[in-house]
Amino acid sequence: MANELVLLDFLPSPFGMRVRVALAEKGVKYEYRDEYLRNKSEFLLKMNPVHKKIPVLVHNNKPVSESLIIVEYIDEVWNQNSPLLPSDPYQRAVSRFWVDFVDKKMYETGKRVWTTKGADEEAAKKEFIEHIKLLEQQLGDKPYFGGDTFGYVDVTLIPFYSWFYTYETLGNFSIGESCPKIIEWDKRCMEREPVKKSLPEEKVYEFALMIKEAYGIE
Ligand code: GS8
Repeated sequence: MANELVLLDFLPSPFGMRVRVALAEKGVKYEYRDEYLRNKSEFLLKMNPVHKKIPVLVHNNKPVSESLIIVEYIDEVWNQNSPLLPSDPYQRAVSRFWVDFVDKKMYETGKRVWTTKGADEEAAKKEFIEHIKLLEQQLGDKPYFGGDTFGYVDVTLIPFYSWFYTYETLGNFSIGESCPKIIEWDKRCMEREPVKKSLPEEKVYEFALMIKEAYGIE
């Protein structure tokens, strides 16, 4: 079977980065298409008519949407190497719990850090650090959330690292001061070639500044 693979994505998106990291970890080649989200392509609208969002992985003309569903799909289809989800059902459930936590908390809280001011911004920074501390507890002394191997929680969380500079600079606070362990984990992940090549930090900061200007956020 031909394996025609197209990823509809947007460079600064932490959701898209999850898919890029998962594909890179598996060593799967694909065609990358950057979408202009203010003027989405007909192809994106056709492939994700419900949410009209990136990322969408189009595999042999069949779309898979929602980053976490895509990462699980990748792990099932390219199952010969670098397993991302644990084989044990209980460990798989635990991974999915933390992936769900990251998905529900990190993006929204992080966004509040750089798009709000005053009491809202302070509350967001406090919450953000609290979330990371919970994640640090879950990491414990393991090198990765997946244990000795880089896994599903790692794939889901690492894209936020490329947003840390933006959160810290625009929010004027230090994540590493309160959470040194997560920074050690981040650096460990970044030593992995598939991770490093999938996370564009400068593009994220440029994008955040552009959004702030476009929406008149101080
Ligand atoms: C979120 C994707 C998303 O928000 C997932 O894939 O995990 N739950 C989904 N994509 C954004 C870009 S990143 O901020 C998007 O495509 N937005 C376009 C729009 O809202 O019109």
